[in-house]
Formats: sequence, C-alpha cells, structure tokens
Amino acid sequence: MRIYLNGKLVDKDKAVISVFDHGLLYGDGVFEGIRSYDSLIFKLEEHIDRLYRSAEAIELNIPMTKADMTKAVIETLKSNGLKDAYIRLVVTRGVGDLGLDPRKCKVPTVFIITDKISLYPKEFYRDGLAIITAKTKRNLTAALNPKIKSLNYLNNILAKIDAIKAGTEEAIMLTYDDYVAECTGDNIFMIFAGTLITPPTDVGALEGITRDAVIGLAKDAGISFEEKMIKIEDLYNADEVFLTGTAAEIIPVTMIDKRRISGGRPGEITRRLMEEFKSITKTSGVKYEL
Ligand code: PXG
Repeated sequence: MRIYLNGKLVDKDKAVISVFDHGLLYGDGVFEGIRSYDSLIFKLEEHIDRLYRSAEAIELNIPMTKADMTKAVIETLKSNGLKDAYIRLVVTRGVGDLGLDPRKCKVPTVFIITDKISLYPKEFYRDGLAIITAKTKRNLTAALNPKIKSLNYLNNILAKIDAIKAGTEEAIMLTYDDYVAECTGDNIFMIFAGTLITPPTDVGALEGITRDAVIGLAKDAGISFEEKMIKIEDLYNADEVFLTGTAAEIIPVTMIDKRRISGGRPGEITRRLMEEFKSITKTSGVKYEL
C-alpha cells in the first residue's frame, strides 16, 4: 500500500510521522473521509472544500492548493489500483515542541490514505439499525464547533463508547439543552407526516456531504423538507428515521433506546432515498483511470 505523505507517495511502512506532530500531541488538525465508487470519486469537490473550511476555522494554512490536493487524491488512488476506495485525507498543524503553541509548527503535515472500503453488514440496510441516546453530550458550538471536522474527535468517541456499552453501533448526541444534534459519525433524519426533517447544523452537527446529497434527492423527488430543532421524543414518534454518512450512505434506524421505530422495519421513503442515493453514486463524481 502506498501513502501520500507531504508531497511523496511512500510505502506504508515508510509512512511515519514524528511524535512531536501536534496532530498526535493535541489532536490539532483536520480530516476528511471520502469514497470512490467504480473509479468515480463521490462529491470530491465538496469534501475538499469542507477540508479547507475546517482548516480555516482552526487557522491552519494548508500548504497546497485545492487543485493540487485533488491531484494528490487521484494519484494515491491510482498508485494503489483502487476502484472502490475509502479515502482519508489528513492535515495536521505539523511538528512543533511539547507546548501547544501552534506558531512553533512551521510546516503542516499532509497525508492521504486510500484503502479498500469495509462495508457495514447488509442486515443493517435490510432490517435497520438499533441505536441509543448517548450519555455524552455534544460539545458546545462556542467551545469546539462540531462543524469543524477536526482530529479532536474525543467527544464523538466517548459517545461511541456509550453506544458500544449498550450493544449498539451508533448513538444520538444531544446538545446541552437536549436537542438532537447528530450521531457519532453520521447525520440523522426523520420523516414525519411525509415531511423529511433534520436538525440545522448550527445546533452542533457536521455539515454532512451525504446529508446535503439526500436533501437534494428529496427535493428532486418532491418530498417536502424542513430543517428544524428536534427532541429525542420527536424521533421516538417519527414515522421513519435514518442516518447518513460517507461510510454508511443511508442506514434505516428501526429502534431507538429500545423503542421500535416505523414498526421495526425500514420505512418506504427511506428505502426510496436509499435507491436514489445508490444511483447517484454510480453516475456522478470525479472520474479517474487506473
Ligand atoms: N457527522 C459526523 C460527526 C461525522 O464524522 C458525518 C456526520 C457524515 O458526514 P459525511 O460528509 O460523511 O456525509 C460524519 C462523517 C468512519 C467514517 O470511518 C465516518 C465519517 C465519514 C467517513 C468515515 O467511521 N463520518
């Protein structure tokens, strides 16, 4: 496996970074998770734009242009011969000293890993997922805004541990005042009386690329859509609930906190959106030749 590291493609064993890198010492950095489907990189431009927005939000200057970053992603995919891939882009503050002063880090570290994608079990899509409400609350937007896809993912990891302890794969994260924000690695949607509803990202959620794509699909299909603050009880009473994310795509949720949602079966609108989503992953994206 070849890894892009600071301008070079190097062998996996040679892809090492310093223990003084602030990405490691402080989680000071940003990342992206992208997918390619049969040599088409899904929403590449949107992911690159979000990476640069995240970097800007932490005042990290990425030392290459978006065009060069795009080229680097494609080169890495090609050198690994991957048609269907998971792409992880990481930019850290770089090597500094043991203090947290980012001014000591002169050169950001950039690396790109492309690997085979490990898919969720088919049953999740067929039967739906059981999830819980995390005990861990969402970070305050004024403290560390969850819109920033930073390397500091401990808030999400603590909620993921809540999920694992409850025997589930995902957990809903609530804001300090108990509004639904999102899950640990996925955005959340519900259908109520035919309307598709998701919380505004301003409550403390990532501006998911899959989220945006699904909103677009719903609009095209004439499904009414609303961004609205919701509480956990609204999800319990929803007709359908699903999660969206690059790895998950669209996953139906059929149980929340041991309560059955949509009769314990994936709902009709969810299934329709899942099909529409599959079709756009096959027909849109940035093409590359191996
Ligand atoms: N919320 C959070 C907190 C995320 O980390 C999403 C929502 C969905 O965003 P996108 O843009 O992917 O629709 C994410 C993204 C993984 C993995 O390996 C997780 C994500 C993306 C790719 C891989 O668990 N989360």
